Amino acid sequence: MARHLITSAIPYINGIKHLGNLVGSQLPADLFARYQRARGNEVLFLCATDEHGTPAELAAAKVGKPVAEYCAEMHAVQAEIAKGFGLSFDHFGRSSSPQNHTLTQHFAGRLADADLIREVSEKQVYSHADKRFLPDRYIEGTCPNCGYDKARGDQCENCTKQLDPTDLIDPRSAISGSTDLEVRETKHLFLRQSQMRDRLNAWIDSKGDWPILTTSIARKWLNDGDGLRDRGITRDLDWGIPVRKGTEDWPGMEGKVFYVWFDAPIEYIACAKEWTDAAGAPDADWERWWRTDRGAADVRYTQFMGKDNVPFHTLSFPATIMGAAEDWKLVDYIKSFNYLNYDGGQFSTSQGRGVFMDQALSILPADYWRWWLLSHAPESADSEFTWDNFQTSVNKDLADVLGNFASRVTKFCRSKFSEAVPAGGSMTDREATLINDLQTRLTEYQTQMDAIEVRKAAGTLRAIWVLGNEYLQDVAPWTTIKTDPAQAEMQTRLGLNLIRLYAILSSPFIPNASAELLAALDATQDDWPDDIATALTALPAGHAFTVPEVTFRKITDEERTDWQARFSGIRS
Ligand code: B3M
Ligand code: ZN
Repeated sequence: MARHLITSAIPYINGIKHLGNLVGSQLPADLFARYQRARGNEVLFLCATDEHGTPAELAAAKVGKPVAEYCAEMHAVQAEIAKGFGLSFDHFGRSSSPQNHTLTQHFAGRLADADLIREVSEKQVYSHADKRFLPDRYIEGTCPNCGYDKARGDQCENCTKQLDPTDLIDPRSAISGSTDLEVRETKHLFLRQSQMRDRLNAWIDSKGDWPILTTSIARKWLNDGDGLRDRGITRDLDWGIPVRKGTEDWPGMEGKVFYVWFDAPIEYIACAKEWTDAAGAPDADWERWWRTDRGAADVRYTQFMGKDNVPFHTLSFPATIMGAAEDWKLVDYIKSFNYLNYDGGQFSTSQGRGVFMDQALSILPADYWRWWLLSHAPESADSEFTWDNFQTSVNKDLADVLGNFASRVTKFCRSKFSEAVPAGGSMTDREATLINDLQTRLTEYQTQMDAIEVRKAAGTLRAIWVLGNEYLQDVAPWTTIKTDPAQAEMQTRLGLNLIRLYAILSSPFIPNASAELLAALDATQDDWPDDIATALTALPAGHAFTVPEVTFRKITDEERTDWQARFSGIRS
């Protein structure tokens, strides 16, 4: 039995994620986790909310809540929506957990001991009105280059010139609008990533099997020179993990916290400890997933993320892990995704453009979305959600092909025989051909799922459903029954067994529909098939079943137009 550690990029706490976020990390991670479990492997699937940083503080301030309270509430909201989408995390943690505090401080201490951290004095803008240092992008003013009056301290959106906050004319706080600003000297810790260039290069070189999207981004930053420059890992904020050297104070760092991108990936590890702590289990139980000296050497670790997160996972986080020199597990495979666009533009959280996870679930069950998103995952290029395409795929693949097959076979059996698997007849060459074709497709499907080729696997699964439909159309038990009732029984028996097979093979994509089908068939044996011929005899003659409720319904033209209009604007 193989062991798979699987993590999804951890979503920011401020706000509900849109479908583009979902398909770029959590959903494909869930697909892979469900598949590996179905294959009988041991899986630990972790995700969490990413709770630190200025955006979390500002979002809390906007709703007038203490940031800790805001994060606790939003964590519960995100956990509930994740459940609604069938995301089967073994634990959905929080980067603000005490476990992550301890572990992040531990890593900082190890890196300091290895001389991989240096202290840097910097000049930073302090706002008296806001009583805080302002991150560059929270300072606004007039661009010295083009005169645009809403340029940010890091960049002018109008002319794209990269700026320093001190370049701005008439600078003001983007939070309060105050111009009562002062440049102050402050000290920060920098991770000496540049020291790790050779090790990181060799490590990336050894990953010949990674998706090109992942390695091309990693190499770009590695070789660009700028990508591996030493990075500040501390901030002057209230909310975050206090800067400590392991369990000791860090002189000069009082009142400062770690930068959100330093502690967020460490949460992948801390989350595993949250998981065992919650169960009252010993540390050995999570360490066997994360420590190569304590049982994790045979674990295969796969990470899922959108392409914008790749540099942090191929450079910064590995630098942290390698620098700590403690037998922590490094990632084995990074699956990254391009962007999903929305109806002629981009999904945008800040602008509220697109369909958000809660809205999606309010109009259709999770499996409809899961199927469309996964079968259109933006793997080799960006892809686009349109309501037309969504309606077409759902109606064709789910309603016409899979749903219709299940309902036709079960209803035919009920009306012509009974609600039990019929006993008569014996297989012919036509059934042998079907079994042969299914066996070939199954191998293909498994190869693609093992390789996390999401779109291809969805295509093969659809082809497997189509084989059943073609068979049914060909042998037409509703005609056979007139001349050879025993053969019609055999064809129907095979059809019922095909539904069971489809439910099992489809469960990583559409877990709820699969469970409904298995329940209707009263199929208690749901092991992943090995030999198709054997799998198609699992429901024996006489086995009682019920006709499933409509598994997938069609999306009407009216609904499509209605939704398109409803989700064309900006979410308030
Ligand atoms: N929260 C960014 C994102 O949600 C960030 C990922 C952290 S992964 C450690 O896209
Ligand atoms: Zn400008």
